[in-house]
Amino acid sequence: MKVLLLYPEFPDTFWSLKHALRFIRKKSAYPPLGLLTVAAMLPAHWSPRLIDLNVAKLTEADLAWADCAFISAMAVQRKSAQEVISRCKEAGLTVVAGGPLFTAEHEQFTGVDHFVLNEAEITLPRFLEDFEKGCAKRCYTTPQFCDIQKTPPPRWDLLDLKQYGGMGIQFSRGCPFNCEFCNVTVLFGHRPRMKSPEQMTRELDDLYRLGWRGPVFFVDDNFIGNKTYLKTELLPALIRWRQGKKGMPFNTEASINLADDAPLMGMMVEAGFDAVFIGIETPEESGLAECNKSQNKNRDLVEDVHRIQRAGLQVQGGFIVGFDSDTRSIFQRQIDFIQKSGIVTAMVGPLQAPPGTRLYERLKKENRLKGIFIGDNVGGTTNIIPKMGIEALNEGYRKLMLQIYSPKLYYRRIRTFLREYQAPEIRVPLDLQRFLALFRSGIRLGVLGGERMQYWKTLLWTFFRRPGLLPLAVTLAIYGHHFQKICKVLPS
Ligand code: B12
Repeated sequence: MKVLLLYPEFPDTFWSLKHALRFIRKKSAYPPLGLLTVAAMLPAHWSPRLIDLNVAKLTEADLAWADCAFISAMAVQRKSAQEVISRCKEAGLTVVAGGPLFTAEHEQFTGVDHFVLNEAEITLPRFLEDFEKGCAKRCYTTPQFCDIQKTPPPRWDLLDLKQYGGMGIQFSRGCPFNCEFCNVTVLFGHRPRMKSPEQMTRELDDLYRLGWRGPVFFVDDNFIGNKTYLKTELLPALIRWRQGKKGMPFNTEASINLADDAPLMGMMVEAGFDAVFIGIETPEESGLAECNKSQNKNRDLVEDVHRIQRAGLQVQGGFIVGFDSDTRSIFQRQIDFIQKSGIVTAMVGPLQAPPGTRLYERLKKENRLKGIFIGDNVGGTTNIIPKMGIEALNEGYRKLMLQIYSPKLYYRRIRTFLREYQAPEIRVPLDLQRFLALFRSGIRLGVLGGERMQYWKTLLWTFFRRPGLLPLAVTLAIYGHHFQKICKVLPS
């Protein structure tokens, strides 16, 4: 059986990082880990070929080669996913779809022969058995969650590694918290399920052996969901693994209570983590109470962020505006918070209700859903009717984004962050493209760019105050260039 594993194209979004990746001549931020994992579960006599449409074209020759197509997607890839499905159908392929978009909204899609939803570890074997017998059903689902200690290592060998800015690797699934707007617990449950340290070091070894030295993103919903296991099992193994290795800095996602645990942060840094994404959401206690983000309540969030930065972890943050309790003052409150905390990469979005979440169900009952869930939470659109009124939300949101990504505020944030940050030792070896990116940024941002004054001011400041952080300052400047481009196309 010849199978195409297809990953639809991302539009130009905040997280596509397309305008930044050009500086290092990469085409996409991360590969599709779900499909690489599914590939590892296919029968040995099947021949899989991966085509990530973000780095390569799907040609007629590819379609003619294949017997069937396996498609994975997030909501943000919806348009490209539908196009890919239609092309495969026209070429006479059997189309199989799975992953977060289809698990949440499969009934929206035409042209798919078989939906294999939820975790493939459970549903794929059932589908494969029926398929080989010629009696496959239209839809496979399960309310259960799998044992990820049995998940096979992803098929990295199917990738052209050079095309990507980073690699993803997964340690755990699930999150102990219960935020109203988040669909992670619906998709992956409350109880964090962890891989063994041996599984993790085996996956890292595979990547290292293939020559990967760039960043590795632990794509966990909450990396610190089980702190005891981390401290006693995983992190000691990662610290040992790292000895004698070059590059491969790690980053991940965690909850804010990471700030309470200095030994844990210390171990993470020693293991090679240098950045962490945290859902801050809002500095307003009323908004946090409303969305049940209890872990963020009654804290000095700015001080928490600084503590994490001082431990050696860059903090990237997620923020939301448009909670029912938000008034028009929220936009300025968010700007002030983001500036004070020195969160350079601040993902701010209007509140959205992903299908399957408790928020979606509540707003459906209140008749406050409108349009489809686009899935790009920094695109300036929403599928909810906010209490403050959609015009006020849109206008406030747009102004907020234009402000925080204006060169003046953005570069000021870089300096605030670099002042706090205690950089860990691990460095990505400076390959030719990263070296050239320094020059490209000098010309694109320092000569041609509207931000040139701020660019040189910040580089000079870093050179004199934190010279070791100069490459990081340039990297953040390049990210800023991407974010400014995204802000320019926000709907007005
Ligand atoms: C890593 C990640 C990213 C990365 C890169 C992803 C990439 N290149 O593929 C980055 C940071 C770029 C990213 C960005 C975004 N992400 Co994201 N991301 C994740 C995260 C944390 C992990 C995904 C992953 O690799 N998992 C590991 C693999 C092994 O699991 P998996 O993909 O789910 O695959 C399993 C099953 O789903 C299934 N499966 C998957 N595909 C297929 C296909 C077939 C045929 C079959 C049979 C089975 C199958 O089998 C696999 C094994 O069980 C998830 C949360 C999560 N826990 O999954 C969110 C998640 C996928 N992201 C989400 C969102 C919303 C976004 C953003 C829109 C957020 C934003 N702020 O704008 C952006 C959009 C991307 C863009 N470019 O615009 C949502 C998607 C919701 C939805 N319904 O679509 C998720 C679920 C998080 C959430 N809380 O809602 N993301």
